[in-house]
Amino acid sequence: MLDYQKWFPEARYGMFIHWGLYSLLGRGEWVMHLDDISPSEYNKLASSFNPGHFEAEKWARLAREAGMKYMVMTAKHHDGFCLFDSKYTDFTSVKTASGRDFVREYVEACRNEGLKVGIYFSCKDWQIPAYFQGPEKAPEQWAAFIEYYGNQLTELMTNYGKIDILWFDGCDQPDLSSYPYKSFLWNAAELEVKIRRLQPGILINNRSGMHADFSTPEQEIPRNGPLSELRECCLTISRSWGYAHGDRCRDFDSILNELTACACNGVNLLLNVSPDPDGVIPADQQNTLLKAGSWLKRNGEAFYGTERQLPPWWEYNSCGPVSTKGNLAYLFVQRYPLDGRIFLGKFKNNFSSACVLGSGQRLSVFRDGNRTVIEGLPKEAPDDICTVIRLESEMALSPWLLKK
Ligand code: FHN
Repeated sequence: MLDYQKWFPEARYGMFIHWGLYSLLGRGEWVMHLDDISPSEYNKLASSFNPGHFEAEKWARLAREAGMKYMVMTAKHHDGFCLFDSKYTDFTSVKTASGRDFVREYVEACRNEGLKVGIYFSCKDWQIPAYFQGPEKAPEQWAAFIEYYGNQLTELMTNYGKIDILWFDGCDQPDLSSYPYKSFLWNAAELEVKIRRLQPGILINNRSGMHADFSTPEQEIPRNGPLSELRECCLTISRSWGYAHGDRCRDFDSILNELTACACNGVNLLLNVSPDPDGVIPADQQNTLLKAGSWLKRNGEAFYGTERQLPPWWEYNSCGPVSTKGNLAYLFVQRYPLDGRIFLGKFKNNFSSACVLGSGQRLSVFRDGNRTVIEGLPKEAPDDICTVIRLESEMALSPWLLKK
């Protein structure tokens, strides 16, 4: 892992924000395309996009209190509406009803809360006919499109201070979705040089054909893959990326299980919220984030900066998943033992100590033949959300420490 990448696994957890003109319609971020709304019709929305309760500071404070360490906001989604100031189009929040540069307010709020700044940018742009025609049918128009998109990226990389993550999306073209040379299609090589020169140390995701600093599995948590690869799974906290009427936050236990799985698999989690047209994150999403954040305040040591070392927990214990960090293992006690004893099979190494995270209550840990025994847990689970036990090993933990 290169120095400039080192903060990413330690950060572990970010807030994804899908917000824009489409929020007004309340049917998700693909509404323009799915409802076949013409640009001339759709773009009228810009005259009424004037969020009265948008406060980037509230978003950033919520992210911090949720235990998140970075944010990624849609500066421009597929509909082409820019939440930032651009010389290259009037279809921006600055030049329409609100008159505001939401990206500027967002990056400043992130920094005020000590969060890393991520920008989401869609290559796909439904405002541009050449996007649909493609480079073979409309070479000149495609070249103009690529120049437009490159200019806007330069604006975002130049005018908004230090950007820590560039989150590309939609770098495909209808007729050429299986185009083998995606990077050529989007002029990625030349653009990447410029972006990395403008923003030394920026992390770029794997969706543009540029050299990727991290992969972006979507709506799934990967288990395997090369240990050297940085991975960030993006999940919706509800059922939609963009704001949708009637959408509801998924149940808390699902979110908790996803946080735990990311810790145990050494995967970052980019959890998406969908602010309403007024700029307010739905209350059920806020409450879920804050509840998970309270648990992370007590148990974050088992979550941030963990590695991916061990096989699936159900191959060696009956209580719950295990994350690791050097010679420390963290057992997430999802099935709390009634007799206060936990058994871990297959570990070849010995554990020298055990304690409950949060309370610090010490437990006894010893070997009994092939298994490790943890004793002394109280009748009631110490943590009302999920108790985590920290185990200290005599050596760094690794898959081969488990007997076959
Ligand atoms: O089409 C987009 C979608 O609207 C959303 O932005 C997700 C988030 O990762 N990305 C694309 C679908 O993969």
